[in-house]
Amino acid sequence: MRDQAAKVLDQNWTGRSTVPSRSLYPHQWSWDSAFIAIGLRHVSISRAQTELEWLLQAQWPDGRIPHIAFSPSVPRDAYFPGPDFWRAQLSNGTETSGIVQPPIHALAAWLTHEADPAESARRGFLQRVYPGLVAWHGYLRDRRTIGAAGLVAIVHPWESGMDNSPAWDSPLARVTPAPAGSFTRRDTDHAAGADRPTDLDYGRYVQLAATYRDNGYDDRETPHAFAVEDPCFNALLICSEHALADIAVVLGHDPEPHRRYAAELTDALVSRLFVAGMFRSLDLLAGELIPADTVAGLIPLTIPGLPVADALLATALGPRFRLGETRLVPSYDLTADDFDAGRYWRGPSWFNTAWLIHRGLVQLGQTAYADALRADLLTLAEATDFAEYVDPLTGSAHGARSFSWTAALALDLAQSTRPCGRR
Ligand code: 2M8
Repeated sequence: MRDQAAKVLDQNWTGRSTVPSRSLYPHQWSWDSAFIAIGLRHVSISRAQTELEWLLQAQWPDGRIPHIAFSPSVPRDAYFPGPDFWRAQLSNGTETSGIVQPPIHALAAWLTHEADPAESARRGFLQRVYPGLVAWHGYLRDRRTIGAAGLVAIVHPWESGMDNSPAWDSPLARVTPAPAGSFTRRDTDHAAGADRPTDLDYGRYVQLAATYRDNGYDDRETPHAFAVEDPCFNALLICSEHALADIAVVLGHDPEPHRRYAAELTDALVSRLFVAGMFRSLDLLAGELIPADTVAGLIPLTIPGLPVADALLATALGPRFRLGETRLVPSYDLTADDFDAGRYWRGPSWFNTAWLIHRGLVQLGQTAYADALRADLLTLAEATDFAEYVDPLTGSAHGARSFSWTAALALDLAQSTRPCGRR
């Protein structure tokens, strides 16, 4: 399995970064690259470092790390929305999108360092990436703290990484979709239409992105029709702030500001988004929590020292997610009327969320559950030819095959029984 996983990463390597999938996603994606680096560190430390450093080449002057860095060698219309839609070019020539994805990069940088601290020091890796990572979190803190409590907000469903989540149905209902004939989808050329978002939702995604673009991607000027505090996004920011504190210690900087921000965000997350044993998303425009239970609400299990971890674990084990009884962890409440085992983020299980929850279980000392999840992930990764995602009830493969983060995270869990480093 390790050889096959490494082969997938080799095939998807472009020389400086790794595409999520040669067919469906032929550019560099932000949080994919972080997960990929976590696996690549077991294949080649220098490739893992390059993966993250190449992504930082696409960082904007305001600190944001865009969700896609476009590859100039790929036809401009291979993916929609492509560079001609986003119209965002950096002074170094890199063309990017203008929205972001969950900030797991500092954690990935720390884990990459930890895999070989001597080699990391020799190449000055942490020194090189720390300023960009600090600027990235600075962008989120300064420009995306839209609500009152200090949590950061996403302004597009794609920013959650869980694009088609049922949690976005009610906030998206406010958005008038871009007219059907005004754009051409490319995703359905490569994936089953029944598995992908509907045309109506796609029209809404396009409209939100176009409005942001037409306002110069300015977070103060854009009249955001979608603004949500998402538990997964904020949880990963907290984990990454802890990682920045660790990095700061190695570099001889003061770790306290990172620890303080992580603690403030954790308090805000619990007091604002935690209700009845589960984290939910807050729709800032409606001023209310969204009553859809999705896997995003379980990701705070990865936060070191989360005060409500026991109650959250009970929810993961309960009827809505049935941890240990289903394949990996379903992306949506199994008991919901609109649960769909095949459609994007509306029920199926994904390898990256399983990896994050596995990490949380290890930190909590829940060894039996962690070991079972790890074994399931390894089995499914191999059996499905490293599928993008799987049916949580049958384990059957969906989406792209030879998917990079599936291969990378399987490699990571195969590699060590002490998963994921210290934190
Ligand atoms: C999916 O998102 C893209 C848009 O960014 C899409 O649906 O076209 C999501 O699964 C996201 O989490 C992932 O980063 C991306 C590339 O793998 O694909």
